[in-house]
Amino acid sequence: MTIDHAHWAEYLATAVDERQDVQAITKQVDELSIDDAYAIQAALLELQLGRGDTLAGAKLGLTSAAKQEQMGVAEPVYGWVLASSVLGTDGGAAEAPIGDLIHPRAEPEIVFRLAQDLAGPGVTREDALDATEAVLGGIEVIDSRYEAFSFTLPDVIADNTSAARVAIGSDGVGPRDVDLQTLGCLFEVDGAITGTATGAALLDDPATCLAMLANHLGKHGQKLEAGWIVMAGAPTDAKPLAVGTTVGARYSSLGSVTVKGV
Ligand code: 0L1
Ligand code: MG
Repeated sequence: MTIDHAHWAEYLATAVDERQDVQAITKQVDELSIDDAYAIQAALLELQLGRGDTLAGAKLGLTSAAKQEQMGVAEPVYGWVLASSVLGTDGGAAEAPIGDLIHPRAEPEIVFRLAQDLAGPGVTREDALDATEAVLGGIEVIDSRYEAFSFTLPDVIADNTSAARVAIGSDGVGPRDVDLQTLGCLFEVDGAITGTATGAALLDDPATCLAMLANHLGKHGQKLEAGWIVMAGAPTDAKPLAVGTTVGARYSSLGSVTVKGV
């Protein structure tokens, strides 16, 4: 069965626009390959850029063993960060209008800001650090477009890895001024701790995740660009974000970030 990438990209774009969850694509087609899923993701991005949005960066998801086990997969997923998805922050505090989203969840993110382009294949951890200007703490708001936040791996790839919003802290440090593996992260919902982790939760090292993303894009003739941000993936579980809920991520060397649902 041939998959109509443009059709499914429109399907997901409409779900975003109408803030309406939709049935997973894999419930409607016989088979959705990973390649088809990335082709739908690319068509979705093209639609969004065609409407005037721009790229602020890229992201990985499912980089922690916990999330991979939960999904029953052994590889991360890769997606895009639109400029329209970046929340303004004031001293690390951001607000996310919940009415613009379907059923948002929030999770902590270690974020790289690039000083140089990074183009695979062959990118190593050291190359990734050389290209990085700063490492920052962040919070990603994910919002699967699928009913009940339920999907298979190809579904979530097509849906740009559930990307929706991101808040980035201001206390960045140089990539070699912090031990990324022992970097601590504590995640809270309304002041109650829901998860703790270190950077090593992300495939042993967040910088390895950055290199993997550059190498993935290299296979498709694409690269990470200077000035972009890159999210390495969540080291702890995502938690629902509702109106009036405040989530916070406290990092051992990167300060704190909060997002309040409004
Ligand atoms: O950013 C992420 O880790 C999202 C990965 C996709 C799975 C999910 O929506 O939880
Ligand atoms: Mg994430």
